Amino acid sequence: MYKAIPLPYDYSDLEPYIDAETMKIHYNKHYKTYIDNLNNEFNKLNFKIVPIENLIYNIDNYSETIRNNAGGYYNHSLFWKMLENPIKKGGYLPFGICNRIINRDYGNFNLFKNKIIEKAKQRFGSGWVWWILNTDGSTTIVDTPYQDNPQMYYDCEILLGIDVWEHAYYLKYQADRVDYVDNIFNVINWDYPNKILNQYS
Ligand code: MN3
Repeated sequence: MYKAIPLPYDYSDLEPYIDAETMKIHYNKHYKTYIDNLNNEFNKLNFKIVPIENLIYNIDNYSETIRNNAGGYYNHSLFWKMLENPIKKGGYLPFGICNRIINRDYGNFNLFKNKIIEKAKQRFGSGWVWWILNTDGSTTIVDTPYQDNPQMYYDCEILLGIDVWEHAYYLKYQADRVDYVDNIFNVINWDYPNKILNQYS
C-alpha cells in the first residue's frame, strides 16, 4: 500500500499565504484520492508495490491511470515538505547553498522568482512548475502538465515544485495564479533544496 505522508505542519500554519481550508481539502481530498486510486489500481492488477521513486522513473511502462495517480501521490508528498510556516522559520529568503546556486544560475532571487512566475503563467491548464538539478550540476526551471514530474522524462533531482492546479489556490486567489505563486514564496522551506544540493554538489 502506498501511504500518505503526514502533513509536516498544521492546516493553518501557512496562513495567510495559503489558507487552512485549501490545505485541508488539498491534503484530505485531492492528495488522499490520488493515493486511494493508485492503491486500487495496483490491487486490481495484482501489481507488486515498488518504491514510488522507481515507479516515477519507469512510468512509461504503466497505464495513464497509474501515471496520473502515482504522479499526484509523489508530487504532493514532495510539495508538503517544500513548504513551511514562515514564523517558525524566521525568514523568507533563500539561504546557504540554494542562495548561491540561485545567484549563479539566475542572477538574483527576484529574477529567479520572476522566472518561476513566468513559467506558471505559461502553463496552460493544470500542472506544476519545478526547479530541478540536472546531472551536470546546472539547474533549470521547467513545467509539466497534469501530475507529471520531470523525473518521468529524464534523470534529475527535484529542488522545488509548485502545484499550479486551481485546487491549490482557487479558494483564496480565485483565478489569479500569478498572485498565488508570488505569495507562495513566503512559505518555502529552503532547507529542502539545501539538503538536495548539499548531497549532490
Ligand atoms: Mn494539488
